[in-house]
Amino acid sequence: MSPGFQGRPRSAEPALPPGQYLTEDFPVLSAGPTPKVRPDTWEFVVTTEAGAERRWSWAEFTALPQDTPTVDIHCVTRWSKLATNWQGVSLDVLLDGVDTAAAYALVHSYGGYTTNLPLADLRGGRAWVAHRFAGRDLPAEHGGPARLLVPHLYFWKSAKWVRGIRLKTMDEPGFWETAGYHAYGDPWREQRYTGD
Ligand SMILES: Nc1nc2c(c(=O)[nH]1)N[C@H]1C(S)=C(S)[C@@H](COP(=O)(O)O)O[C@H]1N2
Ligand SMILES: [Mo]
Repeated sequence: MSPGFQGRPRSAEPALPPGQYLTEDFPVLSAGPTPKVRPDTWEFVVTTEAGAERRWSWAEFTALPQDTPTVDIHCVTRWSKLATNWQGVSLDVLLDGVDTAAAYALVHSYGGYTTNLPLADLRGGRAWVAHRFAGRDLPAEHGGPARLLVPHLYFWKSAKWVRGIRLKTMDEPGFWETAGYHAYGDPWREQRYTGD
């Protein structure tokens, strides 16, 4: 037998980051209770490092150009789910024309959750504020009416019940990052905890 010629061929293995397993269901992971967020009082706010604000009501937000990304998602608790279908507004649209020199973003949720990431990771067609999942309005337990979706980072970065993004000159850790999770969280480099 030639070296490396055991087991299943590489091409038949699912495209999973190291240490992840595949799940078909959609686990719910929330650090606290599900906040009741009504679309008629919902708003989404981008605040620059200079304090300038840009706001969207639910009607304004849902009238923006929509994307329908199909993406793989990876939770730090080791489940991954492949080819999930979403609908939402690209952060490229929401950040278009925002006057900023900030390098970081701190994402805020209804209920108080926060998470940080480089502003560059919200750009380039890689992040959305999503309000539909699998052809339906996003269920409250999964972050409805709207959540951040940043599938190239561990799923804790995809803040549920998102209410706004504050642009920052300096990186500020969010909820899980303060508790020891990695500041960046690339699943392909297995950046689970600080120091990984
Ligand atoms: N507001 C808020 N967003 C959150 C969380 C949370 O507790 N609160 N948990 C994060 C974590 S750790 C994960 S894995 C995903 C889980 O999303 P799901 O419950 O839709 O699977 O949401 C992320 N976003
Ligand atoms: Mo998670």
